[in-house]
Amino acid sequence: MTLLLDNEFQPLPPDKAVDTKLFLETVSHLPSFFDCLGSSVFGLIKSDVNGNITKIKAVYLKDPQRYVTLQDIVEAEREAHAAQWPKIGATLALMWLKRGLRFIQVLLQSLADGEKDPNNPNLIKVNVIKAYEEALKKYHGWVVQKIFSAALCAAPYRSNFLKALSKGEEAKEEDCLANVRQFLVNYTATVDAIYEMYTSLNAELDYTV
Ligand code: EIS
Repeated sequence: MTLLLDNEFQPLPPDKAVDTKLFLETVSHLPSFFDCLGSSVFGLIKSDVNGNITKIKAVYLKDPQRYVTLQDIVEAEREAHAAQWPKIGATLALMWLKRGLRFIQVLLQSLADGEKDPNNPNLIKVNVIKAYEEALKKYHGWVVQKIFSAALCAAPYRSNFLKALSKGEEAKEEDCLANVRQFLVNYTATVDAIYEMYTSLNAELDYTV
C-alpha cells in the first residue's frame, strides 16, 4: 500500500512556480492510496483522478523542456486552442485535479485541527462533508452529489483512516496527526499556487457535471 504521507511535496520557489515533473511524480502516488479505502465507489474517483494525471503527463512528455512549470502548459494551450480554452487538454485536467487535491487538503486540515462530531468522534463524516462543500459541491449536479453521499457512507473510521495515512497498525493518533501537519505544509502551498495561477490566468470555469 502506498501511504499518502510518504510522498511529500517539494517546497515552492519564491515565484511559486510549480515544477511539472516533480508535481507529476508526487501526485502519481495518490491514486493507489484509494485502494486502501476499500469500497468500490472509490474506484470511480480513482479513475477520474488517474485520468487527469495521465492527461497532464501526456502533454508534458511531448516537450519536457518547454513545459518546465505547470503554468508553461496552461499558457501554451491558451495560445494553441484559443477558441476552446480553458475547457481543453491539460488545462481542463488540472482544473479538476486541483479540486480533488483541495478536497484532500481540507479533509486532512480538518482532521489535523481536531474537528469532530462530539456524538460520533470516530467518524470522519463532518470532515469529509466540510471538504466536499469547500472543494467540489458547487461543481456537481444532483446525480454526482448522490455519488458523494454513497462515498460518504463508505468513509472509513477516523482511527483506521489516520493509520492508513501514516504508519500502519501501531501508530499513535498524535504521531499520525503530526505527520499530517508536516505533509500539509508544502502540499497546501502547492495547491494554493495552482489555484492562484487559475485565477490570474482567468482559466477557472464553474460549470457543473
Ligand atoms: C472531469 O470530471 C474530468 O476529471 C475531466 C473532464 O472529463 C471533465 C469534463 O467536464 O470532467 O464527473 C467527475 C468530475 N470529477 C468531473 C466526477 C467523478 C466522481 C466524483 C464523485 C464525488 C465523490 C467525492 C469524494 C468523496 C470522498 C469521500 C472520502 C472519504 C475518505 C482521501 C480521500 C480522497 C478523496 C479525493 C476525492 C477527489 C474527488 C475528485 C472528483 C473530481 C470530479 O468531481 S480530463 O477529465 O480533463 O482529465 O479529461
